[in-house]
Amino acid sequence: MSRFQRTLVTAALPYANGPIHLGHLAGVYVPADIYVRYLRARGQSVLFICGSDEHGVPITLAAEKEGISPKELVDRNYVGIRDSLRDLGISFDNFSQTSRPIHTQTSQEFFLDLHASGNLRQGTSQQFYSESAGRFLPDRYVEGTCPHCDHESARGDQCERCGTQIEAETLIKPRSVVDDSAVTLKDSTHWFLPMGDMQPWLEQWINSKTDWRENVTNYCRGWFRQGLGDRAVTRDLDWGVPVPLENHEGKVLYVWFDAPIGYVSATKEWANDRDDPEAWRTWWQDDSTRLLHFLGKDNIVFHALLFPAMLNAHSESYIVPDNIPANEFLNLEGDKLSTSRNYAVWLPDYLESFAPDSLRYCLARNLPESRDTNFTWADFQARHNNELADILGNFINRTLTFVEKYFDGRVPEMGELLDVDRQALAHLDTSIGQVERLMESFEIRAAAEALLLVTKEANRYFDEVQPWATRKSDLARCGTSLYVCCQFVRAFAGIWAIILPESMEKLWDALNIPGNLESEGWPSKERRLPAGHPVGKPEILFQKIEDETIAAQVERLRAATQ
Ligand code: B3M
Ligand code: ZN
Repeated sequence: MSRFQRTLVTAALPYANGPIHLGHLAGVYVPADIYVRYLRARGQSVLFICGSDEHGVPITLAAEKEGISPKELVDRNYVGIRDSLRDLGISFDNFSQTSRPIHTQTSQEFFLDLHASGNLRQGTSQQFYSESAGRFLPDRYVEGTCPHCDHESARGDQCERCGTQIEAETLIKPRSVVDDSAVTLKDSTHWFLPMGDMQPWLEQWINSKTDWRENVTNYCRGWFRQGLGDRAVTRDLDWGVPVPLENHEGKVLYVWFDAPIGYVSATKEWANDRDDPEAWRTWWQDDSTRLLHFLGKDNIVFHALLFPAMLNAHSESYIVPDNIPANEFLNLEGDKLSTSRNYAVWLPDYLESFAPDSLRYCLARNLPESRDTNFTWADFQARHNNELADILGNFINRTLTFVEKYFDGRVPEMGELLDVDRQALAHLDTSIGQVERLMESFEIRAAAEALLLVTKEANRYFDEVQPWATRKSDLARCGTSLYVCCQFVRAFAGIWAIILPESMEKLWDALNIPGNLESEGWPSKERRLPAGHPVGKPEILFQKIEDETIAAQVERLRAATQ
């Protein structure tokens, strides 16, 4: 038995500097949502927290480009991100913003707590400074050549090409991204988190994690080999959470210090909204809560090292993550996604032309869990047409049509089960168990594949027992076959719902099953459809996607990069 009574799931906070694209979805939001829906379906207590990351240089840069204030920019983008994720069926319990007062308070409290306990040190560091603009240029305000892979436009915090986290002053040929001018180094006073002191604790903690994905632990071990050093947690910027100390004008908390605290403040906000302001503590300060962070590989260091170090150093007893199922990257038609080149499929654009479930499924089958994967529009079309429509949609439709026409729209009597029926039902139970095991170990991609395989099996059964023939020769036999098929349909509504919530909700309604699909839909031996139960038929769940529609998307992508 696990010691956990509830699970807090976080999804990396998207930067509010632009819309969501397929890379974000495959790396973070789709796997997190499928996992959360799975837990809910199994009747577990779960809270799913996210919000937009609204501080830091990515935001001020985008605002400067548009000539508006950072707050105007983030408020506008927040709405777009929140609504598009909601329309894709990403079922957050709260989606907050890090520019809200509750987040400022929570982050400042965190900083002051670490400050009071001597877990922050003051020091001087050299920061890039622009003489032409008369200001400091932290993080992404500076670009240069990556010292690791020679990429010429590596950002001052991270190289987009090799994914390495960078200290700005190690960039070769640094320049300002504002006006391309050369930059100079100038002394500035900052606060540092002494990660070196925390390394022994972090190492023994990471070493105790035998069930984590290898990419995550390997990444951490790489950092340990290099040796962790002091990390500056303040910046010279005027947009962000102000450093809550005297004489710190012009200084804010580093965005990677405040952003993960956003998970805590979004939980507080959720608790306040429910008029139970202390409820957040159960989710953060009770060690019967299991904390999981879903994120892309470029965020591992912050969630596996920086944030746990902060949580552990806080004087109140915060829990630390039990697992960090981080993903690799998704490529697009064989190339790296690039927001600067507008080489991406943006979620709002996708939703204008297609149903949410098709993308959720296509990405689920292609999750970059252990290596980079590739999205192509041809694969998207094939998965929708040949798998969702021809296999899942077809099985549901042929079963329910048959029941409607020949059994008065009611689940037929079970009758005498032959081996073929018993084997089919046993196969269904085994497959459900297999999906459960895969989900528990975060193998969501394999779980999605297992769902398709059991659906193929259902069709194979239908073909083998030939109800269209037994209808004339042996009606009882025909009824038994359809009874079995109805059990598959019932089970599919529950298990497929974690990936295809919108379509399975329609099916669930048509099946007239009392109760809530989300929390009571997961199938079991006790949850079979009884003989005589009236079932309707949903509209066609998956209409085929035409070649022209796909060609237009491919063309749009090509045109965007011209
Ligand atoms: N905003 C980084 C990103 O989108 C980021 C995640 C914050 S999670 C606390 O890559
Ligand atoms: Zn690089």
